Formats: sequence, C-alpha cells, structure tokens
Amino acid sequence: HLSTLSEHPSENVIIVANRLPGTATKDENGKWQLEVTSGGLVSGLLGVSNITTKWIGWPGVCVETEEDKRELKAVLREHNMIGVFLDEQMVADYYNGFCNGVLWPLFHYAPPNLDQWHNLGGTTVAQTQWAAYIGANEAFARCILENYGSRDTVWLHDYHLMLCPAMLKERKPKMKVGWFLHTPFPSSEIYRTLPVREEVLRAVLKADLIGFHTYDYVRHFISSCSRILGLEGTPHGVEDHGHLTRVVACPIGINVEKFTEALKQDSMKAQIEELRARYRGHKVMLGVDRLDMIKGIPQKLLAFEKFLEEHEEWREKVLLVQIAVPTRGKVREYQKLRSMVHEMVGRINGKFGSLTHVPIHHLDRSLGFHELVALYAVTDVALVTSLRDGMNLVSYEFVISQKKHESEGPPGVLVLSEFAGAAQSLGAGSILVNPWNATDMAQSIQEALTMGDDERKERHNVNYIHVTKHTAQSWADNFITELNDTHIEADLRDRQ
Ligand code: ADQ
Repeated sequence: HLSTLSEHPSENVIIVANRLPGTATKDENGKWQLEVTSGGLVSGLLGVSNITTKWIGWPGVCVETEEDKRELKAVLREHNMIGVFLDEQMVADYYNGFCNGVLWPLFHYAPPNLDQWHNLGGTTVAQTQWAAYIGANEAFARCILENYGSRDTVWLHDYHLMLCPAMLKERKPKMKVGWFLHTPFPSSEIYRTLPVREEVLRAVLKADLIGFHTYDYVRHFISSCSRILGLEGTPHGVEDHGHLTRVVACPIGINVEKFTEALKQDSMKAQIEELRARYRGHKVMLGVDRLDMIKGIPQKLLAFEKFLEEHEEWREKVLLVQIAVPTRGKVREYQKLRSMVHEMVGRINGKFGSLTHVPIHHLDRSLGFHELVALYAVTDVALVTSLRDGMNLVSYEFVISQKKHESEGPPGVLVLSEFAGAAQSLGAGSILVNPWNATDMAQSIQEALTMGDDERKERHNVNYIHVTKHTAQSWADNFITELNDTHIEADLRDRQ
C-alpha cells in the first residue's frame, strides 16, 4: 500500500449516510435530543475510532420552522454532525418511495412493488420518486460541498446516495470519493430490471473506490456494468475509456472491544446471572432483527413451529426470544409484516403454550446495549434466517458475546442463513440453513440443541477468531487506505 491511515493523521473523513447516527426527537421541554439510530450501518461505523470524522446525513425528522432548524443544527454540531434537512414530501418519495420501496427490495432480490409503477394522476409514481431521488442526492451533494475542505476524504454509504459520486466529481474532480454498499448487490439478471439502471451505474462509477461486503457482490456489480453499459470488467474494477473505477470486497465487522469490555463488567455479569436464573431449565434460542422482510422472521417462526410439532420432548424445555425492532413504520409492507409476525407468534404460543410455559417471547422494541449483550451471552442457539443480507452483524455480536469461561458451560451455536453475507465468513463455524426450507431449519434447530460440547467449542473458536480479526476498525482502515492509494495512483497517472 502506498499510504496508511496513520501516515495521514490530520486527514478528515466525512462520512455521509442517509441517516445520521443520532435520530432527533424533542423532549417535553421542547429541547432537541439525539437517540442512537438502530441498524447495522450505524453500529459498524460507530465502532471506528481512529479517524477524525464529520457526519453528514438526515436527522430522521422533518423540521418545520427555521428556529427549530437552527436549534437542531447547534445540537448536531456538538456531536460533529451536519444535518441534511428533507421535507415530508421528499421523505415520502425519496426515502420511503425510491430507496425503501424500489432499491432496497431490488437489491435483496425482490422486484420493485408493482404499485410503484402504476399511473397516478398523469405522472407515474416511479417518475416522481426518481425525481425525488435525484433531488435528495443533490441536497446531500450540496451539503458535502459546503462542508468540504481540500484535505478531506468523502466516504458515501449505501444505496440512498448512488448519484452523489457523479454530482461531487462534476464540481470537484480532485475530490477523494469512496462509496460503500451495506446491502447485497444482486445478480445482473435482477439489477437489470431497474428502469433507471444505466443512470444509477454511470453515476456511482464516478467514485474513486467502490466497496462491497463480499466477492459475489463485486462480481455481480462488475457484470452489471459490462452487460448494461458495455464496460470492461477487470480484476481491479471497471474500466471506461481508460478510466478505472476500483471495485473491492471489504467486509465489515463489529467493535470487538466494546463487547469484550462490557462482558468484563460486574454489572454485566450480574445481569447475565439474573437472566440465567430466569431461564433456568430451558434452552434459549434467540433472534435479533430489525423488523424487515429480508430478515426472514416469518420463516424463522414457521421453522420453530415445525420443530415443536415434530419434537414433543422439547415443547416445555425450549424458548425462542425474538427481538424485532420496528423500522420504516410508514411503509405499508412493513406494517403488513408486523401484523403477520404478531399473528404467527399468537398462533404458535396458543398451540404449544401451557399454563407454565410460553414458547415465544416476542418483543417489538430496541434493546439497550447491555441488555442485548447479556441476552446474547445466555443464548444456547442464535437463529439468523435472513432471506438476503449484505453481511449481518447480529451473528458477529452473538459470537463475540459467547466467549465463556470453562465453568460457564460450552458456547452457543449459530444457525445462519446461507443467504447472509456472513455465511461466507462465519459459515465454517455455524450450521448453515436455507431459510425457505422449514424442514431443513427444524432439523438444524434439533442439531444445534443437541450438539456435543467439543463440537460447539471447536465451531465457536473458528468463528471467534474471524470476528476478532475482522473488526469495524479494520474494515474502515482497509477502505480508507485503499481509497487513498487509488487516489494517489490516479493522480500519478494524470501527471504522466
Ligand atoms: P441491518 O440490516 O440493520 O444492517 P445487521 O448487520 O444485522 O443488519 O445490524 C443490525 C444492528 O442493529 C446490530 O448491531 C444489532 O445489534 C442492532 N439491532 C437489531 N435489532 C435490535 C434490537 N431489537 N435492539 C437493539 N439493537 C438491535 C445493514 C445490512 C446488513 C449489514 C449492515 C452493516 O442490511 O446486511 O451487515 O448494514 O453493513
């Protein structure tokens, strides 16, 4: 490598994501407060500490008055954050519409919702949403340009901001711009159904560096560029008339230290003991997900139901704790999913529950960090059943929280969907499942619950080594170093 982060101590990285890591709400005194935004992107980025960063993003609320905006800006500034303010129509069309209604499903292998493409009052909804997507990307690009200094590196995140690289480079060709996708990039056969497939690819290709979690996503992206734009894919990226855009696999991880430090605390140990006492006599299975179609929560519940049906001997002895924090509550599909999950939990508990035992403990909310770690630590079997998932950090968090002393018993088992990016890194130490096959999943649950101690230890060890080596910090270091190198190489080429 031509450069490393430590050789650039004064460098600033501007992290730009649709959502800021703090979501703004007003307290009863009318003062703005920030709550940590939940989700993998924020968890990953908050685990990075050695780069000086400024965040640019939407604070998660529509702010109506100028006075409110001024006050919120001041609160954000204290935390090194700069707000991009979007109005309600923009949030409806850009965020809920094009991002969450079109790109998110498409990137997870679901075709865009048909409603999006229906004619409505003369303009198609899709056109309105596409226009809003362009408008929002322009608003982000403007904000970046206003806050950019010539030594800054701009790191764009996720599918919300795919037009920004072109908008930034048009104004500042020398700007160092990287873009990282947290979701999968689908096969070109899926991607090419997107009506604006060319515009999106051309714009994102203006970045100096493009990163994905896995080589599969890199391959899909490069083949989309060659099939749709006729550009040449090389082992290093995509070439367009002599201009190379570097494309790399750069998998994310978690903030390992935060977990290991927390697990050493006496208060944590006490919390773990308390949970152990509460669950005594039961095996604990755990699901922690944002309530999202991609996480396969109904599939997980069906598999658990099948398992209970087939294994009467386990009915009073096993418990599934499912924590599902609601997200994107304004999108109709998410509302439907929530009702469906509630209905299924009710049905399964009604069928297999008794006066003394409820098989599924379902919580519809976010847990605090300590509560979550304690829960991971007492879990016997974690169930990650994503239908598609860029990486899945829950599986990493479970593995790290299962580091146990001999006296505490063997580590828990990870049952992991083969459709999560994490299957490529944690596959060897997990039981891999196809979440669409309930019979297979029910068998895997049985296998996990009855696995011998030695095998549990061996499998956990393999995963533990991976999680501790591939952290959020190393992910950010690798990406930024690669971005610097790419930029230096391009600069040298330009001078020749
Ligand atoms: P997400 O889809 O949000 O992330 P994931 O990677 O599993 O998925 O991260 C979820 C994060 O939110 C974890 O840190 C977890 O602890 C937290 N979380 C989830 N439910 C919670 C709850 N009920 N209470 C408290 N915390 C909760 C996206 C992509 C992933 C990719 C990440 C990072 O969809 O595939 O791994 O970005 O790139």
